[in-house]
Amino acid sequence: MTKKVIVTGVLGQDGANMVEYLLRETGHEIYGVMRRTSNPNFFNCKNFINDKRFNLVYADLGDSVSIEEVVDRVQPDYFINFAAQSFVGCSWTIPVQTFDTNATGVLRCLEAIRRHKPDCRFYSAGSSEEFGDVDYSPQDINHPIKPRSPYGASKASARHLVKVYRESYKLFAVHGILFNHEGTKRGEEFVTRKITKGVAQIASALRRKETFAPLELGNLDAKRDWSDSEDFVDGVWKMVNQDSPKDYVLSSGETHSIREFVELSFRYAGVIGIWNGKGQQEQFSISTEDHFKFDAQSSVLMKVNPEFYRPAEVEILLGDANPAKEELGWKPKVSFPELVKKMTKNDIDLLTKQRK
Ligand code: F7E
Repeated sequence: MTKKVIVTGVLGQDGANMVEYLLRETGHEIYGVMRRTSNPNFFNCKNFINDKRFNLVYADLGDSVSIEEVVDRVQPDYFINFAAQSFVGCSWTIPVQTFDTNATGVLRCLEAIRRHKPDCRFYSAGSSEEFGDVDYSPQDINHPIKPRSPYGASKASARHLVKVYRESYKLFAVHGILFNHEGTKRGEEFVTRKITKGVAQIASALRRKETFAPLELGNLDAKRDWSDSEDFVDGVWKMVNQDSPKDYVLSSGETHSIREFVELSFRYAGVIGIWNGKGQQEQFSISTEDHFKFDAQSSVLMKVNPEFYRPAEVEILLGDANPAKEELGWKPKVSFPELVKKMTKNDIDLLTKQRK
C-alpha cells in the first residue's frame, strides 16, 4: 500500500539520499521538507526534484506552526527528520541556534505528531558525537552520553526527548546513533569532502604544471568511524520498519585518522606523499619520485592550520553496529577505501567537467 513519508533536510546529503532510496525501493509518496531560504541549492536533489512522487514542501524546525501545518495537512505514515545544524565545528559559534534546531526542533516534530498523527513513525537523527569523551571502544547503544560540543549536547537532548515521547505517549519514535557518514553529496565544511575537493584541485594543478596552495587542516590525530551515507539510509528505513521502536547504532566498525584519509585520497588521485614535522609543523609533501614525475611547482600538499582546531575534540569514535546487522538485517556495502576512492573520483570528475 502506498504510504506517505515526510523527509526533512532534503537539500542535504542524508535527506537527498533518503529520498533517492525511497523512490527506488518503495512505491511511497515523498514529502521533502526544506526551509525557505533566499538562495537554495538544489544540486543534491537533481535526481528527484521533478519526480511525480516527490513533493517539495516548506517548513522550518524553528517554527512549530509550520511543522504542525505540514503534519496536519499531509497526514504522514513516516516522518524522517534529517534537518539539523549538522556541523560540529560551527556549534560553538552558533550554540543557541544549534540547540534550537537539533533539540527543540525534534520536540516540535514530536509534538506535531502527537497532536495531529499519533500513529506516524518518527525517526530522529542521532549522532556518535553524543558519546563524546568515550569510555570504551567500540561504542554501543549503552555507551554513556558524554558530549564534547554544543552539537553533541543538542543531539543527546533529542535522544532523551524521543525516549520520553515514546514512553509517555506510545509514539513509534526511534533515535538512530549514526557514526560519521559521507559521500558525493557531502558538504565542503566536513573534513572528508574538504580533503577530496582539495586533493582533486592539487592533483589537477600538478598535472597542468601549475602552482597550488596546500590543503589546510586542523587535528590530524582525530579518529573517526566513516561509512557511506547511502548505506545508512537503508539502515534508517529498517529502523522505522521494526515491529516495535528500538534505537540502534549504525557504523562501519573501523576507525581511521584524518591523516590516513588524506594519504589515501592523494594516492587515489595518483599522488604519493610523505609525512614530515610534528604537531602544528606537520606537513604532507610530495615524494621525491613524484616531484620529478610531475615536475612539481610546489611541494607541500597539506599543512596544519590551528584555526581548524576545535575548543574540545572527540578523539576517537568506533561503533558497534552488530545489533543492527543481526536484528534488522542491515548490510552496509561500501568499505572505507571504497568510500575515499568514490569521493576522490567524484571531485576529480566534477573539476574536469567544470574545466571543459
Ligand atoms: O570532522 C577533524 C575534526 O567536521 C571530523 C557530522 O556529520 O559526524 C560529523 O561530525 C574530524 C574532527 O565531522 C579539519 O576536528 C581536522 O575530529 O568532518 P567533521 P564530525 O565533527 O566528526 C558526526 C557523526 C555528526 O553527527 C555530525 O553531524 O576531523 N578535522 N581538520 C577537521 N574537520 C573539519 N571539518 N575541517 C578541518 O579542516
